Amino acid sequence: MTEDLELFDIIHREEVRQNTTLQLIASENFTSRAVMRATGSVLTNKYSEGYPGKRYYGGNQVIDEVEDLARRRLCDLFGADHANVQPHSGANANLAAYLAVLDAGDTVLGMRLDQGGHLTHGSPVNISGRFYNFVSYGVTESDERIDFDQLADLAVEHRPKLIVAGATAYPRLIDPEPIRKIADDVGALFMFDIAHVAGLIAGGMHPNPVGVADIVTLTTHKTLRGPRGGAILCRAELGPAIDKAVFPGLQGGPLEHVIAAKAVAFLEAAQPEFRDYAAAIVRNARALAAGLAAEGFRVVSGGTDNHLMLVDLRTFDPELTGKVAQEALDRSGITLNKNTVPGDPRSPFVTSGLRIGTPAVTTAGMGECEMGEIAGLIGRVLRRPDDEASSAEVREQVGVLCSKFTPYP
Ligand code: DSN
Repeated sequence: MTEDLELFDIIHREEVRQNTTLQLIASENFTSRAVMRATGSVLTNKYSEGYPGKRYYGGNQVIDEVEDLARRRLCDLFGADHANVQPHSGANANLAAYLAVLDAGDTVLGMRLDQGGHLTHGSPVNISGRFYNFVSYGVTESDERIDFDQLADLAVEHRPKLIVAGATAYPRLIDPEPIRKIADDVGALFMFDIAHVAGLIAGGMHPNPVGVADIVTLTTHKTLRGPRGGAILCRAELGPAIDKAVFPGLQGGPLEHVIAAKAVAFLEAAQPEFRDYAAAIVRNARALAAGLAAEGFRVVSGGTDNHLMLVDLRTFDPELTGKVAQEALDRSGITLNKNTVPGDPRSPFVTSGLRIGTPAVTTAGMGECEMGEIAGLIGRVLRRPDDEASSAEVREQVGVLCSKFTPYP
């Protein structure tokens, strides 16, 4: 067979990029080689529509063992009754959960996208916002934390069938208990999307919503450090509806090579060293946020309890947009994403903020000392975002730093 030099050269260049530049996108991580080995295995060859013991095609005896192992490990990790490991992504996990418990047009409460929520929490451009009647809650102006009074008032006013918690750009711990209480007061179901913080929960840093929420959805590739994909946990009685919603409701054949890699990641996350990793992520995020504040940036809500921080650029430089800052940092070897901040007057394509996360650099072995250095480099680039010489110097310093903390040597 012809060797595909063209494609493998491209992959090699991406490996070099990941090894030699700083990865600060809050939703990214570096998986273990074992996770990548499972993802690249012969399991990619097999069709297995259905579930273990109930497949549509033959030859699934071994595949069933893989999926059973993944489901068992995930249930054990979070103390859940039932797990579905087939969702191809977090978005699919959320849509399957909606399909399982909602009818089109039902009312749902979810967090505003521009204040930290997710597209699938009711954005009008997403299927969730088009098929269901989402009503949004947000953060308070004063402390930029979830406005639980507003959430309770909206629940009483709109009597939702489901309340969705969870965020993609929210730097504070979300306690599931008060949301459970609000849901109970109005007879709503409660779903918690832990995509971002799944690894922090598995590592004991944040409260576990399993057993508090009715349904918990997650991605496996963020702080949990597994392959790209999703999963759903729920109470036993919701299991059949969730399974039916994932397949045949939403997806066809599962990606069993990815499910195998999820199983590897769940085992890794159950090890004692993963608790140290989760603690280090948060320690590093706090150090980076403090370093950025010392550089003159305003950190939304005054800090962080998790793996990410939001930086409001407006007080640092009113003219500097998130878009320009992201591009200047990209040229300097620092990868992160522009993000709206609460009350942002700019569009999501421009924004006034940056979202910065520590899961990947923590996996690479960096600590608080390196976080201080990174804050200094970000400040240096953003003081003169158009200055090519300064970008080149920072790029060089980034290279030196990454040579000491290389994810895939
Ligand atoms: N794209 C993910 C994130 O970066 O948070 C959410 O889907």
